[in-house]
Amino acid sequence: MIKKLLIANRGEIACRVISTAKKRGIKTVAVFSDADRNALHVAMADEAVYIGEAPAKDSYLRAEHIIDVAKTHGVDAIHPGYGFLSENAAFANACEANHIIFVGPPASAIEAMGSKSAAKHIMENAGVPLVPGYHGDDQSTAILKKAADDMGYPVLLKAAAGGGGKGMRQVWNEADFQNALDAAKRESLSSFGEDHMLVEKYLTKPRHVEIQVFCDKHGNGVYLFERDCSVQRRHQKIIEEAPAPGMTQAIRSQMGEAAIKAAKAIDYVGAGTVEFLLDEDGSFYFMEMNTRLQVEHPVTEMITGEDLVEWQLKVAQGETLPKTQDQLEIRGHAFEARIYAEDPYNDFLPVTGTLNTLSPPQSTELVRVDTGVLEGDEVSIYYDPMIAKLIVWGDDRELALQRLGQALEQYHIDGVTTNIDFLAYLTRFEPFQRAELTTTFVDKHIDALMASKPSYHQDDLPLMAMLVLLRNQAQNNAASAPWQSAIGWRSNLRYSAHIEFAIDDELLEAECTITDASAPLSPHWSIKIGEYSWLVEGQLVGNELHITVNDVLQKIRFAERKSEASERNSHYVIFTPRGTLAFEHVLPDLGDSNNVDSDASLTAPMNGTIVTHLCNQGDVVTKGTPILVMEAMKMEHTINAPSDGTVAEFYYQPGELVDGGATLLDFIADTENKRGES
Ligand code: MV4
Repeated sequence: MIKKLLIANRGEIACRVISTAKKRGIKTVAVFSDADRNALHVAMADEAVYIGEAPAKDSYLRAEHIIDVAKTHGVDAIHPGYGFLSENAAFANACEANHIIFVGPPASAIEAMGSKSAAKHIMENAGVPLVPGYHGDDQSTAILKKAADDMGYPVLLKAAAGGGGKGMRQVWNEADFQNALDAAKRESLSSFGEDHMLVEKYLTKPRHVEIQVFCDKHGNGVYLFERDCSVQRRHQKIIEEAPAPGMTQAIRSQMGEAAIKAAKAIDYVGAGTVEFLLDEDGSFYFMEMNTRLQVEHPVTEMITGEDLVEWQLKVAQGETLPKTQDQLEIRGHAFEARIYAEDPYNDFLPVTGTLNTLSPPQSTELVRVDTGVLEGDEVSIYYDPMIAKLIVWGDDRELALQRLGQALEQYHIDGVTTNIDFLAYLTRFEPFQRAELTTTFVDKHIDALMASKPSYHQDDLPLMAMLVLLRNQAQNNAASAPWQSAIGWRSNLRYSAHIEFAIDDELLEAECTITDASAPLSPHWSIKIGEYSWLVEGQLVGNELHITVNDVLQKIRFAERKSEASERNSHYVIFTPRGTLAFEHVLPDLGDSNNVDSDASLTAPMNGTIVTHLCNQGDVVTKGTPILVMEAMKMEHTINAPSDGTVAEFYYQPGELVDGGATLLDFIADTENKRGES
């Protein structure tokens, strides 16, 4: 029996595994890097061992060191979580060689699925359906191109070693083949160190439906039904659900049987996921098998009522599967939304920062929050920017979706930009409500989705004004200098104030007058902004604004953002039912202006490497012309001309490293020239 478990991971998955271990009375050993000394997974474990510096390669990926730690701490099993060492066959072997149970499949199964082309051969032989295509060893361009030409376009080029869409290119016609092949190979080489390619018929409207499988060491295998993970953006899943909408019993059991066949073909043991593309006509094709527990396993847990980590631990210590296929059934519907530190409205780029406010919705039987961070933690550059997973259950899809929207509304985070408001919008987005899911969902609807970028609503205005009034009052009371604040109190009108706010680039002015000062702790105000006016009364209660606007009571959580010491203006964020709204209280002008416009230079969106220049110094280009390609987080990003203009100078050469925020080139916009001339 497993008595002591080391969790070779961090964040929410480490916390998730520790919870189940505790439930079973298993002692837990966490490992941590410099960045995680105060992390939640460390606090939750019985013991915690320092394993190195923040970069994963110096800590969480130090396989031998982690095994040494396991040995010195008397551990009998290691759970690798997902990512890091979870699909590392050498690590699985090393565990076995040291008589430590690896809570995962045999190394041979990991290896078998490690290469896409090898995996396809195995599945083909086992009779698992594959997308028509070429997965041969002869990698000459002529052979690859002939395969594409014979198959007919569109085709999809895939890196054999690939995953996450890296090294993948669609080719729509013969003329584009060579460029696409070069790009796919380049990306594969940089991500995986090799550039073996597959060529497949490109399905234009497939869904990503995956089957959760489980096998024990006694030859038993079951499937725990499917998850639909079609809603993705650049192969980052956004929302997953189970069961897949519109799935018939017939397809479900065919797909389930095919998944078991796939697992048996590689003598699988433990939790695995077989990914399929499901085409419009109900045909489905094996894509790949993930030989680990996946991020989205909770939706399966919610609809089956099973604890998959518990199943993993039982299987790892040689027990038979807790249930047979007949004993498993689907109950209701579950969604998982991944909450990321990222800016959906800036190309979904990851962001870093401090979680100054972190307030999840109340956890219940129906609402589950899997997270590994606490208020005050950093989202650093070192690890995945996922903050939490929000999982909800409902009797049916509609109820579950409504509950997801509600829980997202109650999830309050400030300090880093998150995708929460974007996710909340998705729950209200009709094509999503109608479950029109395909892998192109986000791209197809990108314009409508980007238009959801939250701005303020007129109902937000009195909330903002009142918050500023009350915050100032509180500060002034504390400083015992009533009404002497930097706010724009009119010198001769004691009971009125003029407040300016900035939201994004818009400046708003509020005229606020006390209409009834008889209750001094809670005066009634008339607030006028432009053509709107409201009668308002409110108090600050902890981090909430309790406010009555025209007789309607609301409790609005707020946070005051830390701003630069040199800044005079205060920055606030309020969490309304409509979303998160940041604004600035602009203090009366002291005569200085630092509105210096940026020159049209272009900056690196994040740390990365310059791949290539796409034009020469001195080139005159039009708006949108691709100028250079940089690679960051193993993905290529093209930097385009922001306007018509001239590429005056490149500051970095191909191969050079650049920091996020660094200016990449000197770009002279045409308007500047004109200004110079006039
Ligand atoms: C495909 C496909 C269409 N046709 N293969 C993307 C990740 C990789 N593991 C497989 N992927 C795809 N393979 C053929 N022949 C479309 C995708 C695809 C996709 C698949 C699953 C989830 C999201 C996706 C987003 C874009 C493309």
